[in-house]
Amino acid sequence: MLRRIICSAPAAALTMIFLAASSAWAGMGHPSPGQMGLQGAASPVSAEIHNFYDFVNVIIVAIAVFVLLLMLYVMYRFNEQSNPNPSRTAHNTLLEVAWTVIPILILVAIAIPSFRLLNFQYSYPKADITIKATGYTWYWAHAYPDLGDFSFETRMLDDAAREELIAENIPAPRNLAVDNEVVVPVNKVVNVLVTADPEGVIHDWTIPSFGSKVDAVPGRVTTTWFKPTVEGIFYGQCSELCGKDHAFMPIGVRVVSEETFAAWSEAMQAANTAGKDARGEKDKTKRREKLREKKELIKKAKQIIREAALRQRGNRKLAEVNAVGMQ
Ligand SMILES: [Cu+2]
Repeated sequence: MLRRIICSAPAAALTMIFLAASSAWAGMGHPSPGQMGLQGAASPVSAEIHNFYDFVNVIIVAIAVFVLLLMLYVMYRFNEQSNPNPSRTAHNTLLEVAWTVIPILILVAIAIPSFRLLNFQYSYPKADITIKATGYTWYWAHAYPDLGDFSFETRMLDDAAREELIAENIPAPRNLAVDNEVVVPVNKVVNVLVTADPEGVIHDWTIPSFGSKVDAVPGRVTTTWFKPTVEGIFYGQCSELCGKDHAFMPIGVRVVSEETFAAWSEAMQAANTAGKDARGEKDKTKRREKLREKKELIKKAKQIIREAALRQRGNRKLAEVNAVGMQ
């Protein structure tokens, strides 16, 4: 019996390692049913987080297996029957030095890559694009300060709106799909300035697949960055308990090709300009015309993203296979 337990320990360890490594098969940009481990990596920081996670998991499993085997051995070898006359030894200098020094070395081995990763997360490479995210009670607003400061609100879609998208063959997961996605170009460094409504509460802007997570604090600006390496939609949820609708303020980041991004941002900027013109316009007819123009441009921008979403649906599986291969 005892032998069988001892033999099954390595099998249990292998299972644990397999479960830890299964993060590689997890969905990218969203949680998947039955998922173990982290969401798929789609940025350099996230890929490093995965490496670190796997490395620490191996150490954890090795220590757990070692302690388990040691305990089983002690129970078997030094029980009353097999060892009727116990030794009276109370100290062993070599052993005591070893069990102090070895854990220190293990902690140092974990600390070095940990600090390296932390440093990488806060390295802030030169940004190609800056986005400002503001947390409100209970939705997000996103602005593009470098591109004429156009902005929009991001709110969770209700079931009826989701059904419409699903009917068009566009995936819209429950509690994650949003009306206005943040759009960014692939393989560009995106800097996100994060803050919250000065009269509101603390939120947290997070996209797990990018390894981006930072508090949105009223009256302060915090920053995170990511460089998306895969096209597609990446979801996150407010990660600071902020109140009644905390669970219903998701974020959706759509990563598209550079051309799609240029077309989308051009339409959004033109819509912004038309909106500003309308505000300054005294003539009612002209104002109405400007507002109609703005509406048309926003519709055009939405259509660009809708088409990109349909294209990405087909690419999705391929992208996930490639990303797993990259790890
Ligand atoms: Cu929140």
